[in-house]
Amino acid sequence: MIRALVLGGTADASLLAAEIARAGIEAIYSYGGRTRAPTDQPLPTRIGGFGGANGLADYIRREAITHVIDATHPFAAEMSRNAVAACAKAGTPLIALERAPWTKAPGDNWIEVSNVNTAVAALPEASANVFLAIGRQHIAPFANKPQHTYTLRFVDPPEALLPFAADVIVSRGPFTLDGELQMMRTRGIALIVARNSGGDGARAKIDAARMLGLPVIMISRPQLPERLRVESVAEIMQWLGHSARLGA
Ligand code: 3Y8
Ligand code: NAP
Repeated sequence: MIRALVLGGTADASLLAAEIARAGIEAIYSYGGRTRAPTDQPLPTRIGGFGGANGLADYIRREAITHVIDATHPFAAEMSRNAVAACAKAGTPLIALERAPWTKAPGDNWIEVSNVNTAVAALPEASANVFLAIGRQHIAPFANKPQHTYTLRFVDPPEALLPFAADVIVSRGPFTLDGELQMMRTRGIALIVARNSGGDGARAKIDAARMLGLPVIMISRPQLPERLRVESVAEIMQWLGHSARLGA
């Protein structure tokens, strides 16, 4: 009998939840609690951390979880690392649903960097109009280059003072090409900072940058530990279906 835990928080995780609900597989969907009103899911949902890898291992045992699916965002590195450690400790099967990174297309002008600090270093010294499309949690280092005009995009309105002067767009995506083109033209954006999230929900800004001939400082993904990894919901359902047959 399957009782799956879906570590969610992305568009792909929502698609997976719908398939799992449709198949009638028992599962719990998990959000980290980063946003005020996360999208409703067709599965019983929990919100908030587990208390590290040990907390997650305890949760798995307590809730008699039989399968863990890490469908978190490629930059949710701590959650993914904890899932590997907790599943090893609890002896529970783990699979990751992880979309492929975006790859440069002809006409893309990317400055590839490894983290937020090297992204700040890659900014020009001369003041520019910069769109920081990396959310809320990791913007503090940009205070080191206050000469730029920054546009930020958050899911929820800012609760605290920003670490530097900036204009904040409040929008949870997914975003459209027309919307991104219009925003960048209206605001005179000259440069974009983005994470290589992959997927379709945030790729419009990358396509808009190419069309407008704008450079993108592209932050590459954090290293994650080895674990079984697939890129499609169908492969996850196959993995569950296979186990379901065995466990039936
Ligand atoms: C809480 C769940 C859907 C899912 C929407 C995807 C698409 C839009 C791209 C830009 C980049 C960014 C950010 C982004 C994307 C989708 C998808 C995706 C980037 C929600 C969601 C949660 C979060 C958390 C939030 C982070 C923030 C990151 C905004 C829900 C909407 C910038 C990542 O205020 C905060 O603390 C926000 C935190 C982690 C990164 C950051 O460090 O600020 N996502 N995003 C999840 C949870 O609590 O477990 O609220 O419904 C999900 C989505 N975010 O419904 O179609 O890729 O699946 N999310 C980045 O790429 O850098 C936006 O603006 O162009
Ligand atoms: P993170 O830095 O990897 O995780 C930090 C801690 O937050 C984890 O150790 C865990 O706390 C808790 N946590 C994270 N995701 C959780 C989940 N789905 N369910 C329960 N607890 C969770 O995480 P993050 O990068 O802030 O991402 C948080 C959430 O936003 C995830 O659901 C992710 O899929 C989603 N998201 C993130 C990004 C991004 O750019 N990072 C983009 C889109 C969506 P404990 O240690 O206490 O267990």
